[in-house]
Amino acid sequence: MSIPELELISHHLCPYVQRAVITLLEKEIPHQRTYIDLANKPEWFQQISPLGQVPLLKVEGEVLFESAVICEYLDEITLGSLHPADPLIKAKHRAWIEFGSSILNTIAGFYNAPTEAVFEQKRYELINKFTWLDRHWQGSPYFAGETFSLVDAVYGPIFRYFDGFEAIADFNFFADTARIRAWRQTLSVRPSIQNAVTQDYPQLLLNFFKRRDSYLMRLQH
Ligand SMILES: N[C@@H](CCC(=O)N[C@@H](CS)C(=O)NCC(=O)O)C(=O)O
Repeated sequence: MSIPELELISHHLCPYVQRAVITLLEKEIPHQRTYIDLANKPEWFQQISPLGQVPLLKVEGEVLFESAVICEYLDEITLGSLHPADPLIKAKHRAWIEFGSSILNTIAGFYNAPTEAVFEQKRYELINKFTWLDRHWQGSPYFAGETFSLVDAVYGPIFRYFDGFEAIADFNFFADTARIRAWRQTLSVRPSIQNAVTQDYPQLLLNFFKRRDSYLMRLQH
């Protein structure tokens, strides 16, 4: 299969960008990465991004947006697949990928929560979502069993946030979800997941949290 020239328009902290990077690394796809400042979006970016969001994948003059679409495209232009072949199982994988996006929205609500009440509500929502996931667990060590799939590429960046939260305080998110704890550990040592961010990611994330007048930051000593 011949791979077209690819450029991923990225941001250093974006978990949706990380999904695409993990897919590129898993499938060993040559590409170029361009990082932009989302607080000061370049004019050229605004001209090509329908939602003003990263990631974008430039494919020889064409532009793809939406991380799930980008990951599936990257998967399809290379040999082997990070999606199951069975249509029903594949549909379920796509659903848990969507669920991952909803977890990311709750995570944003958690680190932006202005008051203890909102913070606790978001913490509870996150625990509840991971309990759902734990109950629908497919296999070990990865989501689908022995092989890494696009669902894993989505949850690696999700779990990375919790390393940042735990550097601030212990919130016991995974106390009752042992399978999710084990999955988190498995994903944390996967090279594609480790290499989907730059080495300064923990500091960049902390700086990002610090720019917020949030309850989370008031817990930091
Ligand atoms: N549904 C999109 C979400 C992408 C997204 O939310 N990107 C954020 C950064 S993590 C963004 O570009 N935000 C800039 C903005 O909304 O102005 C996807 O899956 O690609």
